[in-house]
Amino acid sequence: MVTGGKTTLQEYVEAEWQNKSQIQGLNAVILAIAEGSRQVQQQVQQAALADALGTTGETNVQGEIVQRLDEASSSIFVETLSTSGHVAAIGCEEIEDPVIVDGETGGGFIVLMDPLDGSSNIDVAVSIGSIFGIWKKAPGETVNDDSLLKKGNEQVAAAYVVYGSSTVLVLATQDAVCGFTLDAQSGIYYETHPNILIPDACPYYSTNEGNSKGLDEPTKKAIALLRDKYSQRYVGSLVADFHRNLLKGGIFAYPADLNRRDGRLRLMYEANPLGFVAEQAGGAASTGYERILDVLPKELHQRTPLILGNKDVVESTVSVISGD
Ligand code: P6P
Repeated sequence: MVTGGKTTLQEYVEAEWQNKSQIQGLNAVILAIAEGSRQVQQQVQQAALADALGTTGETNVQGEIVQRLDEASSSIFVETLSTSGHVAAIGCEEIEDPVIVDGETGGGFIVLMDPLDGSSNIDVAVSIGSIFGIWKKAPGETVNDDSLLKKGNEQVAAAYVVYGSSTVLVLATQDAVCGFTLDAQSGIYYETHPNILIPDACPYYSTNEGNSKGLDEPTKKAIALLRDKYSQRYVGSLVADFHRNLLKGGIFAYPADLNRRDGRLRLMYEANPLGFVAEQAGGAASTGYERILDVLPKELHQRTPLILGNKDVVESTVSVISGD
């Protein structure tokens, strides 16, 4: 890969946070995520050959059959984050209870993650991803389970990794959203998408049309308006669908339905991080009734409806769903 002159992720985070004392150490957290994603990318690439596909036969806290890669990815990120020296606690879709990082290795950040989202696509070689929300613990706070239940608007950064035709890490800070592409040979992430902003144009809508019969009437009308105006693109892998909409414009909608009155996706480690990325890129994220980042969390694995992407289209869709 010709990488002459491109900024590396390490150079970016060190320059970005060099003089920001209130978030010292955040660069180490991002680099721990990057290192973990390098290892996950290798596992994903080798899974079919290494017979790591298929299931462990176990079920996770969601009662879903656990794919072997889910477990491996969870362990990899817990290891890189908990040894970074700057993480106080980790919440993870695959782990019922928070992982509290004790002793002096504990640090100032709380990371909530979906270590491998879209795992039902692994067996058919479709893009999957990892999602991370990053909060800072309060000064002097003794971290406990409740410490992880902070609103999305308190995040200091968020990131996701899409393992697709290329492996791209997208990092959102208070200042910008940037994308970094992995050179798998060297293991170095290079900046390839500086200052990402969701395009004003909205060519695509992403929703599972198979759920339409279970929608309430206002939501049915909102989805019908999207169907009339935009082309449908739906991978069934949240990170892949969101990444395309972030770069090319679009809206993702997984609203509540009769079978999923609280929605399907997870507030703390899917909707909050991607909502942070979307807003920092000029977009929006809503439950259909409330800004995602304002939702007061009640428990780590709670679900939420999610309308996410191009700001104008999210707002018009929400106005139809909520009847405002
Ligand atoms: P459905 C994958 O399992 C996932 O959690 C998200 O990545 C994706 O957006 C959603 O579920 C797909 O759900 O009901 O359309 O299969």
